Amino acid sequence: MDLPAEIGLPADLTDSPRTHILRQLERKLLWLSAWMVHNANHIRPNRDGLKVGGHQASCASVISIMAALYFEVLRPQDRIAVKPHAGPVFHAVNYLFGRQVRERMEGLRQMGGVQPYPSRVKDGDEVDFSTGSVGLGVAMTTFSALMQDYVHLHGLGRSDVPQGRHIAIAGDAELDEGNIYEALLEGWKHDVRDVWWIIDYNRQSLDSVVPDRRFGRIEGLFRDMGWDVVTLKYGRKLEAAFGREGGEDLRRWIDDCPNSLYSALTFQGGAAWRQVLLADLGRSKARAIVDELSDDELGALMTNLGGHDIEAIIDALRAADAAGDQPTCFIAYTIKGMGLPFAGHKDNHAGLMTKEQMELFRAEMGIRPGHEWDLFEGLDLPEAELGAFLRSVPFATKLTPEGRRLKAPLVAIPPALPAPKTEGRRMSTQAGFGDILAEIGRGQGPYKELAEHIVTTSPDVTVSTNLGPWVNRRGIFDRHTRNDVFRDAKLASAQRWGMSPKGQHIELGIAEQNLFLLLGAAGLTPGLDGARLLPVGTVYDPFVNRGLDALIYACYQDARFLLVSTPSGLTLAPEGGQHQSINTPLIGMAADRLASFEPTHVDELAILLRHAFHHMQQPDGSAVWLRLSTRQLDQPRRKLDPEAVIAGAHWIAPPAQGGRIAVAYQGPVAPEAEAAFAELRTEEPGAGLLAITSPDRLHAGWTAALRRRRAGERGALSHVERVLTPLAPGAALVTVLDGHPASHAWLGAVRGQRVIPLGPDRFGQSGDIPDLYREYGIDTDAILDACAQALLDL
Ligand SMILES: Cc1ncc(C[n+]2csc(CCOP(=O)(O)OP(=O)(O)O)c2C)c(N)n1
Ligand SMILES: [Mg+2]
Repeated sequence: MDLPAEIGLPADLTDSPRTHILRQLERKLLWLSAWMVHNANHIRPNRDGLKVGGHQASCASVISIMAALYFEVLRPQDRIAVKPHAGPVFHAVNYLFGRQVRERMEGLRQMGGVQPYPSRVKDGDEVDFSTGSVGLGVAMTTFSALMQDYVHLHGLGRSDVPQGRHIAIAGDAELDEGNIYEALLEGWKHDVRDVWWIIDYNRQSLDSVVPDRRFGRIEGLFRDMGWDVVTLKYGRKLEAAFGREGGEDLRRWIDDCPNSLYSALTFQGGAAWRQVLLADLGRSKARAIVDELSDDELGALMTNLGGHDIEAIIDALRAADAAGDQPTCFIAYTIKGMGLPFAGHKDNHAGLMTKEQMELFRAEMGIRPGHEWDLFEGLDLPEAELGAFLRSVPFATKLTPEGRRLKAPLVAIPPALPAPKTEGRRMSTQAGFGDILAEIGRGQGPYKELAEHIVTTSPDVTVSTNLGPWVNRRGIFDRHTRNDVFRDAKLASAQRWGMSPKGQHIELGIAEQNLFLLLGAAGLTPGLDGARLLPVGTVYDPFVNRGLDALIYACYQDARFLLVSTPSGLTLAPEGGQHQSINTPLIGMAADRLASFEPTHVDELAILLRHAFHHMQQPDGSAVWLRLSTRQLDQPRRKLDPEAVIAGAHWIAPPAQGGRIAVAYQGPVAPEAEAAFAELRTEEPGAGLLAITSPDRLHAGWTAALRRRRAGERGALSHVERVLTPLAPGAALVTVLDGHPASHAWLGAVRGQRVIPLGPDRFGQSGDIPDLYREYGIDTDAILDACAQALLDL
């Protein structure tokens, strides 16, 4: 149970006064993190009988790494993604800095208390990146470092805030996540600088001890990607022992020791170490090293790993710091649960100390009952000295007077975007998007400021999503200027892809997780860099699914960006089932902090695009998603009510008062709906035709109005309620979209009307639009059949 560092230290390795203070603070972090979890599970009343949980062992392994960073090496401008399961340590660090309050620590995993995993939105301004879904927070630092460079190279950053380092404190199991390697490769392509990943190499994941030799491979991968790798394997005590006669035998023995045996012996303690060591090294000179130590001392020596030796960690970090901005991976050997009774046990991930174990631990830590939350309780230095130390460390300085979370001025968005000429043209929403953005890209007149703040990105589908013309105008971003070889050689190409630090498009490889991590990082630049970017990312609609976890992760952090997904649905007819999206409208409805739309015509698109640039800047705004299509449609000449388009629906042909039926369409199936409607009207003159631009906004508005009415606001009415009002209470709505029909099925609940929802709910296949629309029941005949059914059922 002892903390290893102070036991059996050779005379020449005694601590400097500064190291002594750091060790006291490590002790405090160990205590507070363990106690927060214990308090949440064993002290606080539990109303529902659910296990509250927490990760005392995951916290314990990273104590020295976090102490070295926060109390020595970090500067205020550095940005840190903390391993999710070290959340309590992070909060304890802030508590020591006076940036966290006891009540919220007591409320760990409770409503209003600190979250289990650091959360930007819920845990306040000290959190730079939310973590929780393992792997993503780590990779995010690569992209936030890239965006920091982008902001500074474009002169958009704050001159009073120096550039910082982007640091991930990672669990070793996070290195199993594929998104890590995708990010590494992308980071290498962009020559990303100022990134450190510090891996808490406790060789345990959730279920078990991880296989041996894994890190030999991983180290090589980092080096191949141009990273420096620093391995912190042994602490100073073990290194001193290795220097003695027979010491090399001891080193070899540990080097060869399988992870699982090492973990088991750590858990068992000194006597078990002795037994195994004597069996294996009884004839070696190393025996003398073992013999002269008590069991406790031997246990402490054998677990004196680099990641628990704060001086070794600090030395390594400082050396990397001095070496410059080279991306660096630190592999810090640690023990999961170090200093706690289940240290090394393979089942300790979610293990909690029992009340009895906690009492022993409390005594060992010198904490009196009732003083568990006292800042300096149980430490052997005067409070004044510890307090002065904490105030003196670099990270204690406020980054700016307003704190760590920066503010950025808003970018003015002109009242209307430059709408392309649509008269007499058949056009798709995707083409309209390309045209509008290209026009903004001229950077003329009212669009100059807007153009300067837009940054676009795409995972290898820049041209096929119509970003090409914008890119031709604004260039590709690269930290280094690189010519367009084809252009220089005067070879004909529609794309002019010169790269420079002034470029405004970040070209990514195909990996969609990287797209969403980059959009997340770009969408956080106001808070992280004090710069207002308007990030726009394009991707094929089906492959939103491919990066979905990272998309949700970006939204969870309240990153602000515009996602344009195109082409979409079966309308991508010849491409087949793999490329035809069905579920994306439902994702758009269910994703929080993401307002989703599907415009049909370019005039709607222009309204929504403008809305997106505005909405993503508002304090109560969100990220925005536009689902577009490549199907060319005749463009109507009409005057639209922008409010209605933004709220989610507008009548193309309003129904008669008390009308018995309406057809509602979303997206490129409009011609089929219009044709069906024209025929329907010959029999039902009171019928209506509704254009739905956003089931997501309609649904959100409706449930919000219901809530407000429940809260007593009787007049609260949502857009969809108003829109559906003219129809009779039992009227039928035949709805159609090129997406899952459940997107509209709920509309019947709004005013007690009946919905016959049409839309594909099976995998698609190759075909042309007439064949596929017929096969999946969204062509004119299918709509008319549904209308007949609705009217017969009346
Ligand atoms: C994407 C994802 N998959 C699964 C989990 C569940 N989970 C939580 S922690 C963990 C293993 C963590 O091991 P490691 O990263 O080594 O952390 P440590 O040993 O420091 O606790 C897993 C699988 C998760 N949080 N995120
Ligand atoms: Mg681990």
